[in-house]
Amino acid sequence: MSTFPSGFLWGTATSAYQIEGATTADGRGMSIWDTFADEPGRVADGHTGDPAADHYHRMPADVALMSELGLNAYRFSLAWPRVCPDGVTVNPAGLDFYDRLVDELLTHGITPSATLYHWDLPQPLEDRGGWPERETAYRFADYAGVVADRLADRVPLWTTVNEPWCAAFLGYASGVHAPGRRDPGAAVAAAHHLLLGHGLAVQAIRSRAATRVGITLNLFGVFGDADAVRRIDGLQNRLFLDPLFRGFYPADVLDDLLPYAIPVRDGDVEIIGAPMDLLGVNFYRDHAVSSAWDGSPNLDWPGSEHIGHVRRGLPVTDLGWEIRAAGLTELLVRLASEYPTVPLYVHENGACFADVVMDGAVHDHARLAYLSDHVRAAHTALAAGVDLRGYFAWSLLDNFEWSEGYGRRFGLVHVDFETQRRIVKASGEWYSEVARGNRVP
Ligand code: IFM
Repeated sequence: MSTFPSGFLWGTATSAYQIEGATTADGRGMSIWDTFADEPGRVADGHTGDPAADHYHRMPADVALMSELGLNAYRFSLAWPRVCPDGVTVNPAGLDFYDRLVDELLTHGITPSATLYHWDLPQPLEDRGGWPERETAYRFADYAGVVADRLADRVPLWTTVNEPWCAAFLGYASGVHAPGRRDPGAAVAAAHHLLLGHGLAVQAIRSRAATRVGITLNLFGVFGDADAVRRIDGLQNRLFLDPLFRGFYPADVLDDLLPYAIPVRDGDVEIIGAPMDLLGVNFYRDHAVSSAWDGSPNLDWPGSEHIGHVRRGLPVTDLGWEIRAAGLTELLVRLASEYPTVPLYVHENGACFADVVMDGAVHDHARLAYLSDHVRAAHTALAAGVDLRGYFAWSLLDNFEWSEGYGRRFGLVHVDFETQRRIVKASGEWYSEVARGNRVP
């Protein structure tokens, strides 16, 4: 029996575009994901993020469900185009939704953890160049200030940007995510401006409230031949960790990125590297890489020519992602030993498997086993001395899995997207027991 420290947060994580739906309600503006998903061929099943799980209209019931499950925390994101439809001008009705959500959570004794950017850039800002433009970082900080003015008195935990690697490289290099651009130089600039936006948003939030703020990165263990490991670890992990925690971009990564240069200006690394209160870690899998690299940068999908092998004998999820829970322990231990100590939170961890509803129940044993192994792996990291403060399963609800559409399910709660009926899966019941007992049975 593994018991967790008292006060440990047990939550689920979601993101606005993936669950809210209601994309035209109450003055919400267009995001890059509305535009992208509307284009034929961008999303596997041809759907958009509306209605998703219709959470915008069902929020009180969804919060009540979290409470019934005994969860004591919830990580959600705000839709920037709901709060500022043109990216700049405040829409009070949009902000009101998150105000109500926060109050609803607090009423149920659930700690809110707010993420400001989970990939839904207002379309008007993309029309002005998007994240490759420096200006977007400043508009993001303004938006952070608007949200903090309204919510920072009640939200104790803040994430500026979720998974900047995806926003930059999937959005602007491989183009498999919105805005669907295929321009490696733009992706490198976007990565820097997402980090700059993070740093400026930290300042904006801190100037308004004494609250805890950080960033959430998708990080990977990387295995294979030494140079491939160095390069892929550089592009996926150190490109973000080093400026955030060491105050510089790693020299070998700058070399690997050539001919594309990071558009750093004087003072940027100080803004990006200012101390944070927490780091959110999103972990799903490791990367197995090979050394068949010819030395030329391939930013179409950074390192794609090296990635994709599943190590022999390892099981995979329905997305083909290998499953090895020890990877989570190793990652957390690495972060705690190689980077300055800030409290860590597992901000996302979960598994995609097809579900079958049988007699009103979903027996998702593969997902349950994945979660059980990873929660134990998180405990092993704690036992090794890692300052881990919480675990957020991805995700509360089945949702819009970006370019995969609705067919790929990660939820602890099954959603019938036609009727919007919710069914707590076996994994959700199991997680509820863990959260209530603060231990893994
Ligand atoms: O659904 C996504 C989420 O939006 C970001 N992290 C990975 C999840 C699963 O792909």
